[in-house]
Formats: sequence, C-alpha cells, structure tokens
Amino acid sequence: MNTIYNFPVMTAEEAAELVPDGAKIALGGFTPAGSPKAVPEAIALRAQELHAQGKSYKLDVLTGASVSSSIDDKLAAADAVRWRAPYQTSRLMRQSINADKVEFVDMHLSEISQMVDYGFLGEIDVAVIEASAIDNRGRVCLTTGIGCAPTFARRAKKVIIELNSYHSPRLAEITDIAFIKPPPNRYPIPIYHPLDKIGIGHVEIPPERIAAIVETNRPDEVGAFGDCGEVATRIAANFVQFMLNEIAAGRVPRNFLPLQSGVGNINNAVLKALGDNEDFPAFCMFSEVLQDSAVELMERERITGVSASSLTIMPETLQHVYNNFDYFSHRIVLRPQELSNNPELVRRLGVIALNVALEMDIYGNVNSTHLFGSSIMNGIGGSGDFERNSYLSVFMSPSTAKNGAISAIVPMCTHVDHSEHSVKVIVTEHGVADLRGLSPRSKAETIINNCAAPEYRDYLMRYITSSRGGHIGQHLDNAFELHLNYLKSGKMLP
Ligand code: 0RQ
Repeated sequence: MNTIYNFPVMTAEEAAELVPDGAKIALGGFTPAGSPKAVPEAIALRAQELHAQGKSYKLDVLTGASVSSSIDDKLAAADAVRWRAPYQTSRLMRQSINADKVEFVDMHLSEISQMVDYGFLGEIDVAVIEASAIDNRGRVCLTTGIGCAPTFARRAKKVIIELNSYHSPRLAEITDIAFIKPPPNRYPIPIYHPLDKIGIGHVEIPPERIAAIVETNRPDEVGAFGDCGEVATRIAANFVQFMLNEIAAGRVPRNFLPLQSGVGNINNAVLKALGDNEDFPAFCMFSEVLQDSAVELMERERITGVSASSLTIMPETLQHVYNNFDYFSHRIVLRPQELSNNPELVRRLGVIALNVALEMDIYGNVNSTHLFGSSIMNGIGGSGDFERNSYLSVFMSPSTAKNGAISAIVPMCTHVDHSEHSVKVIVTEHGVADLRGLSPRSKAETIINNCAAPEYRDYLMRYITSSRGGHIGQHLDNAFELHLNYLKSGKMLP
C-alpha cells in the first residue's frame, strides 16, 4: 500500500469501506467550499450496491453547514442517510426530509462544535475532511471552508483526509483555528476587530487516528449567481438609503460597522449597491461566507477586510485570489464557525446582520425555514446566530412569491425562526419598516404600509382593524386564511 508519511493512501472506494452501516460521519467544509467530495460520492455508490444486494446501509451525517448540493443529492438518492444535521441546500435531501425518510435536525451553526464537545450529539465514528497539505505529525492545512472540521477532526474516532491538490497550501496563512474552552473555564474571545487572529493556521490530528488519505484534484462546486434582477436591486437600493439615513442621524457610526450578509441574489445585490455608492463608507465584514462580490469590492478597497468561515467563490475567482495572494492574505481571515458566527463576538463587534426571509408577519416575526409551517427549505443556518445578537437585525424579502400568488407578509407566520423581539428592520422592494420602539399595532401598520405588496394591503389592514384587541391583535379563526386559500386555489387572495 502507498503511504504519505506512513499514512495509508487509498482510493475513495477503499476509504468508503472504512465507514460501516449505522456510523455517524462528520463532513468538513462550509457550503460547497472545502467540503469533501470523492469519499462521500463513493459512500453513496457503496450504499446503492449494498442495497441492491438486500443489505442495509444508512448513516447519520453531520456537517458544519451545507455541503456541495451534489453530495447531499447523491447521498439522498442512494437512500444512504438516516439522520442529517444541521443545514442543507439540496433538492433531493429536502425531498427526503419532507417525505419523512431522513430525520433532520435544524440547528444554529455556531452551536455545532460545542454540541459535539459537550457530547450532546453522541460519538463521531468517522470524520472526512478536505486538506491542502499534511505533514508527518498529522498537522493538516484545510482548504476553502473551515466550518467544524477542526472539531470533527479532534473528536472523531477515525479521520479520512481528502488531500486536494487543486488548492493552495497558502490558505493556511488566512486560516485562524482556535478552540473555546468549555464552561466554567470559558473566557472572553480576544477578537476586537474582524481581522484579529487568535489561533493557528492548521489542525492537529493525532497521527494514529488518520485512517486514510485519498488524493484528489477537484474545485469546489460553487455556482454562478444570475443577474440580481429588478426586485433584488430595488430591495438593495432601499436598504442602502436606509443605512445612509441611519449614518446621517448618528445612529450608526460614520465609518459603519461590520456587516454580515447571507448568501443569494438579494445579498449579492446589496453588496454591489453598497460597493457602488460612493456616499457609503468603505466597510468590513464579520460574516460566515465570503462570496464573489466581496472579492471584487476588496480589490476596489470598498470592503477593507472579511472574517468568514469559507471562501464560497467560483473557481475562477478563487484562482484570482490565489494568483494575488499577497494582496488578499491581509484582508481575509477564515475561522471555525464557532468563532465566525459567535454570538458573543456578534454582539460586541456591533455586527449589522442582513438575512433573507421566506415569510414575515405583520408583527415582525420571521420564517426563514418552513413553507406552510411544514416543509423545510434549507434550515436556519447561521441567520439566528447573527440576527439575535446583532446591532441591527435586518430581514429582506420580495413582497410576493410565485408571481404574486403568495404574499410574503401575512397575518401570522406559519413557523417562526426569528421573533418580533429581535427583528428590527424589514425591507422589501416597496420600502423599509423600521420596527425599533414600535408597539405591535404600530409595527403592523408600518409593515403593511411600507413593505406589503399593494394588492394585499387592504386585506392585512382589515385583519388588524377587525381583531379582538389585546396587546397583539389576532383572529385565531382566520390567522392562516391566506395560506389556506393558496393551498385550496393556488392564490392567497380569492
Ligand atoms: O420556490 O424554488 O419553486 O421557485 O421558495 O425562494 O426567493 O428563491 O429564496 O434563494 O432567496 O432563499 C430564506 C430560503 C431564501 C434562504 C431562503 C418559494 C420561492 C422559491 C425559494 P421555487 P427564493 P432564496 C447565510 C444565512 C436561511 C438560512 C440563512 C435561507 C423558493 O435565504 O435558506 O439565512 N435562509 N443563512 O417561490 C411559499 C413563501 C415563499 C415561497 C419564497 N412565502 N411561501 N413559497 N417561496 N417565499 C447562509 C448560511 O447559513 C450558510
């Protein structure tokens, strides 16, 4: 058998055989960035072969965040998953979860490492992590997504390493790995600026636990964003104007505050709009994902630096970063998600949190995860880590979905991820609802008048004026009338 520094080198298929039926596996990476690829694919194939022979084969799969959609797609298609946590973005995995074929646990991403450390999630049998380099003492440089890989590598009984020569080992220069001690010995985290580093650039794995090295050469599966679209551009313009007003009023410092931005077309449009508006100060980011638009804005010095858990950027953008590493290495820090999403840091650094909602109600509660109360979309991801603890928590959404047949603003959310107590600002293409200091009744009027689609405003206003009163006006008999209408007729308004 080939070896690298005495560690056995295997094919992905051979390594997959180290993962027995019923095992709990933990995959490194964060989003498609840095997620292992060859071994999970080989596991999916092996599951199909074993099932064809009438044998059982199902795993519990823990990750840091989402992984490449194709990985979750393949594992779901192979019916290889019994339990999955904490976040996913795959169409097939979502279908399996909603068909009750996979037990899914939707969790705050900042909590995964400590849940593993405290033993709340049981033992990890095998960790699979992607690395750009390894040495004879088991010191491993990770690639583009840090996520929970350091914790998984530390806690798993066996570790399989995908050694991916596609990536630059210089990534270690921007990687900052540190562990937080468990209570009662947990001290404040000494990060005072998003670019402060407090750890080391590699993960240390006891050599005897490295069960296999699988050599690969594969880019991350990060797809391109489409054109932002008119609605996202209008949402972004509304947000930028709101922030400029906040700065002018002295409620946000002139040099701005660190920004967290979720992933997707709307967030992309906001970053572009902030970057293009010369009235807006250059700013830094304390976020979980660094996406393509931030790279360009760093080069234009509109973004001064980014702390994140992953470089979720397209292969050509990543090559550009590698080719200009001396420039970017001073401007990017990649951390474990326990630090990138840490509530203590989010509160102390004064992060402005910018996330997207599926549905918002007139009293300011937000649903990011479950359609019609039941079907999961992706999961809460990191949105709760930031939103609950931020200086200003902002939720954005188009005012309608499905060509206007659905209003994103409803009397009562069918599922609540972010409550009215934490949500401060709502933005749609129609305007901004600033909810700070407003009573429930005033919140409802502001959200309806400023943010709801015009064709839904009368219905929503009637809902509050005809309610039975109390502190929060509700009708328990028709709070979900719009949803029921849609399920019956394909339209919320008759
Ligand atoms: O349906 O796919 O059939 O067209 O839901 O909607 O508008 O494309 O959603 O891609 O912007 O994601 C909240 C899911 C938004 C995401 C969510 C239908 C709509 C469409 C998807 P189709 P969009 P986006 C950073 C922080 C939680 C995690 C998070 C998310 C489909 O932002 O997962 O914030 N957030 N993480 O037509 C019924 C409604 C609907 C609706 C939309 N009200 N009712 N259907 N749709 N609104 C990332 C990490 O944590 C890593």
